[in-house]
Amino acid sequence: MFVFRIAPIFILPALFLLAFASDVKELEWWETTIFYQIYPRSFMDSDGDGIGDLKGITSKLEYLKELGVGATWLSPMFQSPMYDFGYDIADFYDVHDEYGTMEDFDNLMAKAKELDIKIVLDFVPNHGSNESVWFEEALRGHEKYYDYFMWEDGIMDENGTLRPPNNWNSVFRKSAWEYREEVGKYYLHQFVIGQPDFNYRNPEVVEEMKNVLRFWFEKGVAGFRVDAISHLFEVDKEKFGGRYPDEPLSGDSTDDPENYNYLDHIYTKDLDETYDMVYQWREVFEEYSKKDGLERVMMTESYGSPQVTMKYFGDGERDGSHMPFNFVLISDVNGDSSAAEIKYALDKFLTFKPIDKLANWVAGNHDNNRVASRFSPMLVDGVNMIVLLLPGIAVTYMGEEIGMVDGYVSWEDTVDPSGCNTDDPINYVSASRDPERTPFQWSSEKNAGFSTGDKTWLPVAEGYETLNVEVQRTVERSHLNIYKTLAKLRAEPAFRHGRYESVAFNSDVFAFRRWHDGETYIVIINLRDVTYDIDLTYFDNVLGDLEVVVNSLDSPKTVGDVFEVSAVPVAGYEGMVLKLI
Ligand SMILES: *[C@@H]1O[C@H](CO)[C@@H](O)[C@H](O)[C@H]1NC(C)=O
Ligand SMILES: *[C@@H]1O[C@H](CO)[C@@H](O)[C@H](O)[C@H]1NC(C)=O
Ligand SMILES: [Ca+2]
Ligand SMILES: [Ca+2]
Repeated sequence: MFVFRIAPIFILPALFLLAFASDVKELEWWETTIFYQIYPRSFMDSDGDGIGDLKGITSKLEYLKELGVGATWLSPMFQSPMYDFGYDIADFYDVHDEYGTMEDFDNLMAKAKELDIKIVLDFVPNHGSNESVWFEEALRGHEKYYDYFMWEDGIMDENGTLRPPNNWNSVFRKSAWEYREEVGKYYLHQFVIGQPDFNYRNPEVVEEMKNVLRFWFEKGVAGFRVDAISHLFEVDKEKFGGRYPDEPLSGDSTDDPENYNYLDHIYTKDLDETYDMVYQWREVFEEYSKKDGLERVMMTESYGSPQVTMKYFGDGERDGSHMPFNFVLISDVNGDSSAAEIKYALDKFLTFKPIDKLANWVAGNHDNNRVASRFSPMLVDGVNMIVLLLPGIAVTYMGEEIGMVDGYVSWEDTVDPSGCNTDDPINYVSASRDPERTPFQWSSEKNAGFSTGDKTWLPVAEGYETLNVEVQRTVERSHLNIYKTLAKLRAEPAFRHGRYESVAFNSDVFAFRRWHDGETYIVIINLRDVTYDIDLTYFDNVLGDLEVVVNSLDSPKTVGDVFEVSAVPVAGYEGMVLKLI
């Protein structure tokens, strides 16, 4: 009796007050976590063949826990002949031999569950493999599978030579069409020859690819990162008299007719039908989220204008991607950028995104040079401060937490088709993605502790003897330990729920403020080797003293140092998180 009478009076107002005082929305797991991208081939080799594998990943999952990471996105680990290192999938329902077995995958899932780390897989919907059963059946004239791909007749030129159907180029250079004698036609491959594009105007393809999602959802994966989404649909050729039309010349950046950028991709990229397909996939995600209560998350890869990127979120009526990747830190800025350019780039996504959606921050991946190489080894911590402390979701490519640098890969050792297709032993480096894919640096041991084998699939980057996890764990101050501190700090209400304001104090110093419920933090990053005294009273309500909470590796300050807001000394390349006290 007593309990029943007292409860409504005391507990309800207390709950009401609590809800009011914190004034924050309940956030889903994916809205607060850090996603850590693992490139399976380069993370950890368990059997000494020089190639990373699933058992290797399982053996290192605790490292992710140590970092403070709650989810990992694995680049493709499906059955593949590896012409594009796993992005050419021969069997979407199986694990690649070099990476292990389905049992290894199930063990990985079990270990991840035990550690409460969510597993996100790579979904590569645009194309399959020329060595898949589907493609082989197509070549044999099996109608069902023939219609899975995009076929077109060639053109006979005046000298009787058969030429590709039109001028479309592959993203990796040269014609996007490849002839197959078996059927007397060309097939489309927007990427390498080994990656025949699927025909998304065929409802059976649409259903098949939804089944791929369902298959892995049944195994408990928490979502998918969707690869190369902008290339999904090509124009409907029935609207052009039954033949795919030439694309117009772009008129910019290159005079090489075989270069992808030579053409304006109005018929092969960012077509309206693509967004519709993303919204359809989201329905499959929702089916599973409802089934067991684990919200499944979709991350979409599209390099483009913010206007285009935002379309992946949804159209107002239908939902799409949870996280259209925000690539500004990769495509818009680098070590030469001014503080104003950094601010301008960071503001972009925040300005264009729908008000009820979250931003996301990513500074590196398996397709782009490493942060230490693209910005500066001195800015590794500063960039991690941006990625982890701006409002929204953080994504870290493996190795960025210890400041790995691009490895040197000679022309002879180059395996990436994007590098090889340049046919240029001098200038291949800028096109090759091998440098950012060199083996993960665990320790000072042989092959950086990545493999016990005599040869690794890509050479280990120079300098691993001192730049590795083991060394950075044992010393007090290291990129690794700074990263861990930032990952913890990220959970503070000011970073999780707080507001954001940024400023370029001059051409070199970028700073931002995060604040919530009486707590205020200021993050300052000096992009150059010049010293400054910065007056932070520029920020509203920032008065009194600031305490150093985290500072970059070479910063001359000590955690706990206190400075007056009106004159904070900033050393060259210094990055620091300060708390108002
Ligand atoms: C056809 O051959 C002639 C003579 O060899 C050559 O000049 C011309 O460019 C060729 N045409 C094409 C379309 O390759
Ligand atoms: C598949 O394509 C690759 C080029 O990406 C080529 O080297 C290989 O021979 C092709 N395989 C078959 C069976 O056609
Ligand atoms: Ca291996
Ligand atoms: Ca396509």
